[in-house]
Amino acid sequence: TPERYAWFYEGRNGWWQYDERTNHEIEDGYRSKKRSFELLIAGYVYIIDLDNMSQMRRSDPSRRRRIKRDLLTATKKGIAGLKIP
Ligand code: V3L
Repeated sequence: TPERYAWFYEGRNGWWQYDERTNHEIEDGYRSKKRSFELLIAGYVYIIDLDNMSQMRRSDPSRRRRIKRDLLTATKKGIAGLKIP
């Protein structure tokens, strides 16, 4: 069955969908009820905190963004920084 939900991180004025690999890693963590875990995103280690629904760079926690799990069809800016034309 096709996935109906996806993971998003916050941008300046909207939400970006995570790339497919990262989306699967977060969904796996979510389904196994992990509270937080680390992921490599574009060369940096980020902490995904599902208790607080945020991501932050491990080496600089001030780089914090909200995240959400929403319908795949939710309004988004694009995927992982790639704008939807
Ligand atoms: N996936 C891909 N790139 C990311 C992610 C992620 N989960 N998290 C951060 N970056 P920070 P607007 C974003 C990128 O949080 O115009 C968007 O993807 C992040 O990219 O300080 O503000 C856009 O490409 C940023 O370039 O660690 O909505 C860009 O911002 C960089 O890592 C602009 O989006 C530092 O983010």
